[in-house]
Amino acid sequence: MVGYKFMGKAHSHAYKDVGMFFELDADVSMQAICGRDKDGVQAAAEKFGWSSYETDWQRLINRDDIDLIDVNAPSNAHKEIVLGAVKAGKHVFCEKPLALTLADAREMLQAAEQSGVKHAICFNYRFLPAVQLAKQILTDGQIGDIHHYRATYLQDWLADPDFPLAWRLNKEVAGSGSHGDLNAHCIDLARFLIGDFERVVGHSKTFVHKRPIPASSQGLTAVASDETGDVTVDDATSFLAEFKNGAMGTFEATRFAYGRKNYQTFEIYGSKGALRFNLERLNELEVYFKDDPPHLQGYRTILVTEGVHPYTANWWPPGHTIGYEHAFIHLVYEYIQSIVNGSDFAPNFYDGVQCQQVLEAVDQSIEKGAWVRVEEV
Ligand code: SOE
Repeated sequence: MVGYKFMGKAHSHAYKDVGMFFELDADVSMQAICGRDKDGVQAAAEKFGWSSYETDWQRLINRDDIDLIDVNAPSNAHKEIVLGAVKAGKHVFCEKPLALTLADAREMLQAAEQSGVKHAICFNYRFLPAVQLAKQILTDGQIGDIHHYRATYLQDWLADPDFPLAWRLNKEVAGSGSHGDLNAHCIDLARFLIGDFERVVGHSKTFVHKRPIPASSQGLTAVASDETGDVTVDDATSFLAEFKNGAMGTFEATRFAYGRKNYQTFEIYGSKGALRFNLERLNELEVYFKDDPPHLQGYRTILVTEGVHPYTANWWPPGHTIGYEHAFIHLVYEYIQSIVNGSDFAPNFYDGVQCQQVLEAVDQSIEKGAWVRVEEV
C-alpha cells in the first residue's frame, strides 16, 4: 500500500477485517506499507498491521512477495505509481479521482489493460447495502423509466475561512476541489444506478481565496501556522446533466454547507416510483411505489439490515447497523475474489476514466458558459 493517512487507514482496516467476515478464496497478507516519512510510515505499519514498510514506492512495486498494490497517496502521485505498478505486473487498486486529468486517466487505463492486471478504483459507496438494494430495485424495473436524478454531496469542513490550506485545496496536488473530491462520487453512483451522461453544464465558486498554511495535518483536520497561501481549487461546483436515457440530472457539491457533514444524497424519480438515499443515514433507503394501494401510498423507509439485504448476512444479527468503513470491506472482498477467480470487476479504471470525462466536461462547460457533450471531451 502506498499512503498511510485517512484513506490508508480505511483501506488497511478493510484488508485486515475482510477475511474475518467474508469467505475469501485466497489469504490476504498485508506485506508492506509505503510512505516518504520513515517515522510516520513505520508507526502506521505497526498500528495498521502491516508486516514491513518501505520509504520508496519503486522498491515496493518491485518486491516479488507482493501481488497487489493499493494507491491512496494524494491524487498527483497516482499516475506515476500506477504506471510503475502495472508495468511490474501488479494488480492495482487506486483511490479516486483516478488522475489529475482525463488524458492521464486514459493513459493509466490503457497501460493497465495492456498489462492484463486487474484494476480497480475506490468508488466505495457503490458497496453500501442500501445503494446495492437501490440498484436491484432499479434493475428489476420497479421505478420504471427514469425522469430525474438529483445528487448532492454537501460538507462543511471548509466553511470556516480560518481552516488551513490542506492538500485538498491545492490544484497541483488534488486536481480540483469539491468537484473531483465529491462530485466524482456522485457521478459514479449516477452511472452505476441509471447509466451514462450525454451532456452537462455547470458553474463553480471559490469563496475563500487565501487560507493559513498548515503547521500539521491529519485526515480532514489541520493546525494553522501564521503564513497564508492561495486556494487554487473550487469550493463548490454544481451542474445540470442530461443522461443518455433521457433523464434530467442535477448535481451539487460543496464544502461550505454548515451542518452537513457527509451529506451525500441521491433522489431518483421514475414512471413507477421513487428512491431516496442519504449517506448520513446509510442503513436506510426510502422508496415510493405508485402502484401501492391508494390508502397506503407514501414513502416507506427500509432499514437495510436484514439477512436478505446485500452483504448484511456477513455482519451482525438482523437489525444491527453497519457504517462508513464497511463499504471498503465489501469492495475489497469483491476485488480480491475477482483477482482469484478471474471474473470481471467494477468499478475499474474504465469507470475512473468515464467519471473523469464527466468532470472535465463540466469544467469545459464552465469555461465556455455552455452545454458540453461528454463524448466530445
Ligand atoms: C473529504 O471530502 C472526503 O473524505 C473525500 O475525500 C472522500 O472521498 C469522501 O468519501 C468523504 O469526504
